[in-house]
Order: sequence, then structure tokens, then C-alpha cells
Amino acid sequence: MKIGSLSFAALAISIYSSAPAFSESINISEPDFPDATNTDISYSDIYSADNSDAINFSKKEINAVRKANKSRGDTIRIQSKQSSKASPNLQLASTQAVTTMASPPPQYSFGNCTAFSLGSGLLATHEAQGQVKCYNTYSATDIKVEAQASSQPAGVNYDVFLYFYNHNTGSTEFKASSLNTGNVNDFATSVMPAGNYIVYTRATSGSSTSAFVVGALGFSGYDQHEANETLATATQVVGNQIMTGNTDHNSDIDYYVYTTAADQSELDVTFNSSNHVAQYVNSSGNWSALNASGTTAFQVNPNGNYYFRVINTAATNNPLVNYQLSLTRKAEFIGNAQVTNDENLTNVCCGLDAHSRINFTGYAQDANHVTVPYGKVRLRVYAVGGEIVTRDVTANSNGYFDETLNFTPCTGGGYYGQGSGATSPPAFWYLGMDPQTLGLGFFQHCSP
Ligand SMILES: [Ca+2]
Ligand SMILES: [Ca+2]
Ligand SMILES: [Ca+2]
Repeated sequence: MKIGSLSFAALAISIYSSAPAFSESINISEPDFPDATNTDISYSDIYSADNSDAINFSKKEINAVRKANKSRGDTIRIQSKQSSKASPNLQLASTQAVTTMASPPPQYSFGNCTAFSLGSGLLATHEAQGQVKCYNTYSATDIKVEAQASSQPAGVNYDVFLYFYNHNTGSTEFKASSLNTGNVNDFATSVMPAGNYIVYTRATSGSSTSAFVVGALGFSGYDQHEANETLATATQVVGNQIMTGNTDHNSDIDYYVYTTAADQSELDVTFNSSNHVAQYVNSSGNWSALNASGTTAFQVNPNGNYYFRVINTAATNNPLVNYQLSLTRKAEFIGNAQVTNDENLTNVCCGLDAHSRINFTGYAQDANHVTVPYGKVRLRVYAVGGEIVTRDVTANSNGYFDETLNFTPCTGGGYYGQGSGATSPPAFWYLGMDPQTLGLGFFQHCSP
């Protein structure tokens, strides 16, 4: 800060006990804009085990995808010239609010910035390359802010930077930037605390007397993973996780990056939503829709980063509709396996006897015996007469399954089978994912 540091520090201390003067105007100094690009993102090749679709994509291709994605059309309303020059309304805390933590910071004016209302925009120009301009806006509640510089004139590259003005410290805190090259739209998105937000535009390359649009939209119905609008800000996922989210507005995009473990060779992806589609990058370097139903098994490399994204497909976006994106390792074991029979037959020995059916319950588990949501397990019954009943079961979102297998009742009386051995029917009725440790024996009860 230039001059506001001391005076504003005093202001901050008393902010909830006495109202700041309406005319209080803060001058903020121009920050050092972070110019880091997203080229340090590493990608790994991904293969779909379902269709052997080899997918190779380069950083360049990813950047092209991101650039194309960023040309989407969020529009903002342009403020009238009159309203853009009006002083922001101050929302002053009362004396009684001194102990209320929920009180938002007051709205300030900033002497070297142009105020605009959140949800609207201004027409602005950059007349010289390298020029920086400042704008400010405000929200009395926590909100997801998307600052943008759109309708950039031909031949220029303007960039946008989004900051939060911390009224306790008097400092501006960097939140997001958008550095797309060329005169494409720039969107810088961040979830913000209530308070004052500073937007900068910079004529990174070129200039023009023609106006562009600068402003910011605010979205309140965001999910816990926001703001994840770019590959660089993708939500990190490891192990076995279900990511539940929504689209807070029509153009909300949710990026996720799954990092495989050192011993991982498969990534299982399941997606559920009535209003969204999940995508991954296909062999052409383009985003490709994931199967709408069921699980897609991708062959992956260890220690790789694999990107997914979710977008709204409903004609009218509904922030109340959640999606579920399940990203997991392969199921390799069954945990807490339980096998029961409700035919009220008499146990004959060391196992369970059944006449025509057996019920299996348990949890799908990965190689580390961690529960796998939507994990696939294979159940198998060996009945007398050489009958083998096999069923592939998909666990639910908790990794749990509950499945009954039916088999042909036998006649002739007596009992068949015994509870040992893993591969010799009919001795072994149930073959789990790990026959060495999960073997369970049963007897088929034959009617006279
Ligand atoms: Ca740009
Ligand atoms: Ca979202
Ligand atoms: Ca998002």
C-alpha cells in the first residue's frame, strides 16, 4: 500500500465498533502480477481398457483445448456510464455488530480504481501496451467471483488479474489470473470471502482505442471444489474418491486431476448425473465424453496425472442438481465377506448348507484393502452336477454389495460338497477376488 497502510490499519481495528466515514477512499499500489503460465502441468497418456482407445496428448494440445474452452460466452451487463461513476454504497456495521463474526467488511471506494457492481461490467480501453487499469467491486457474502476481460479488440492481448482486498491487513491478496494469448476472452475465477475485490486488466501485448469489456460475475451456489475452472486449478484426487459437485452457473466447468499411485495400473471412472457430462482427453487431444452409464476402466501409468472435467448439459442449469464423479483404483479383494442362506436348512458340518441359492455381501476393496466405490467383484458358485454360476457385481457408492445367486436344486437326497479347496467344484461354492484368503465352503442340500 502507498498511503493507506497506517490509516487503514487504524480503520480496520475499529471497523466493527464505529463506522468508517463514507468518504474513506483507499489507494492501493499496483501489485507484481504473477505471470506464471500453466505450462508446468504434467500429463500422462491414458488408455481405456474397455475399448483400447489409445490416448496421447501433448501439453500444446491441452493448452489448445483450454484456450478453446475459454472462448465460451459468459456475458456481463455493461453498467451505464453514470452508474459506473457512482460511489459504491457503503454497508456499515453497527456498533452492536462488534461481536458478530458474520459481519462482512464494509464496502470501500478505491481512489485509483473504477467501481462497478458485481454482475455487471464496464467499457474500458488500453491506449498503450503495458498499461494497467484497476477496477473494484464488492459482495456482502462469500461468493464465487469470475472476473473477465472480453470483447478484446483485434491485435491485442489483454489479461485479467483478480485480488481480494483484506480489510484487516490492508493488503491485496492475489486470487486468480487469466493469461490467454491473443484477443480471446480471459476469465479469472476464485471463491472469495465477503468483501472488496480488485480487478486489474493489463495490455500485455498491443493496445487499441477500441473498448473492451471488463467486469465480474458472482455465483453463490458453488460446490466445495470451486473454483476449479482450469487445468491449473483442478481439484486433486488420489486413491478412491467420489467427487460430488454441481454447476453453479451454465458455464461452470469443474476440472479434476487424478494422480495415480506408484503401484497403480488401472483407473476406474464412474459418472452419474441427469444434468451433466464428464469428459476426458481422447487420442486426438480433444475432450471426449465418458460413458454415460457404468464404469470405464482406464489403463494408466504409475505416478501420472489424468485430467477430467464436468460440464452442464441441461438447457437450463440447475445448481441444485449434483453429479457424482467416482475415481478409484481397481477392486481386487472382498472385505468383510458374509455368505448366508435363508432356506432354513440344517447345517451339516463346517459350512453353510443351501438348496437353491446363496446370498453374498461384502465390500469391494483395492490392492491396499481400501474400500472401492462402485468396485466390480466377481461371485461364483459351484453346485453339484458341475453347474457353475458366475456373476459380476458392481458395488454401490459405499463399495458395498448384496447379491443372491441362484442355482439348480439337486435331488436324490444328502449333501454335497465340502468346505475346502478353491478350484475343484463342487467343493468350493464361492470364489472371491482372492481365493487364497477368502475361500468359503458350502454344501448343497439335495431333496430326497
Ligand atoms: Ca489474454
Ligand atoms: Ca462446480
Ligand atoms: Ca468449477
